[in-house]
Amino acid sequence: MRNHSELTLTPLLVCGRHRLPLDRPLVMGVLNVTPDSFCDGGRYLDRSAALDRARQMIEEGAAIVDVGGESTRPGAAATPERTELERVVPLIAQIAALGAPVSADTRKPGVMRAAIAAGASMINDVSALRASGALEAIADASAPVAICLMHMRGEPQTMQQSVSYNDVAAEVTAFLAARAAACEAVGISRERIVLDPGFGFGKTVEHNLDLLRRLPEVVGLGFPVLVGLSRKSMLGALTGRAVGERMAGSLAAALAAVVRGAKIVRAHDVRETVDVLKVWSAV
Ligand code: HH2
Repeated sequence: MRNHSELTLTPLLVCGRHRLPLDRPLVMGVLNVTPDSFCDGGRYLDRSAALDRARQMIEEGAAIVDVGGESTRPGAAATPERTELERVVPLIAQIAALGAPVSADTRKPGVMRAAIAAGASMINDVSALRASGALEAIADASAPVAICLMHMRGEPQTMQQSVSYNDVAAEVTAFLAARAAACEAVGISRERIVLDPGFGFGKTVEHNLDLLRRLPEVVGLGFPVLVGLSRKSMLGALTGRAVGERMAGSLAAALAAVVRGAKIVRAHDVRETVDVLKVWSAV
């Protein structure tokens, strides 16, 4: 039997009860409810401030709101599961009740299960479901949640210490292909899978640039590709700007990625990113 996306010709991402069209690039809005995230840490710890920001991002055109309760910036310490659950689960339920697709940015199977039960439509895992029990948390889910599989070398605490690759783009592409195959092997269908090369996760500026140039190799695996470049330190290295002054660099990086086939852009500056992609899509 042919699936819906083949019948309509518009490629779709199955995202829980949502179907996201992928004929033009989408924006995933970042919402971190942490004290220590590198860009918005501490700003949305208050639940009502977080919910207001989610509402605003949806109004500005975010297709997905990505809620994170643990910083994965280089050097970040791990967050206990109970703390992460308290930060994200009630908020996910409130955002899902607005009718928008919500993603949970987590590496922990227990948080994945609780987030899905609270209404998350997507799980965004920077460790690509490598934690014990993570594949099962998605495969056993009662709803067909989408899963973003990201490449990361090492762990956040140490990932920027002595990174080396023979061929970063080839190694990242092979890793992502293997993780997608592991998902399909436990019954997670292709229409639910998103791949992300993981900019800044165990990579130098040169690695990131090489990966971005060769993004079509990841795109060539046939899954929608998500990129997270927003406000990251490579933009600081290229422009000399502090985190708060990297919006222009972030927009240029988003465009460089969609030109090479990225379908979802993870961004802090939703309104501006949506505008840039609207203009690019119209052309
Ligand atoms: N980057 C961050 C967090 N999650 N998920 C995906 N799929 N891709 C990314 O590039 C990515 C991600 C880091 O950014 P942020 O959430 O703003 O910061 P922190 O990890 O400090 O909370």
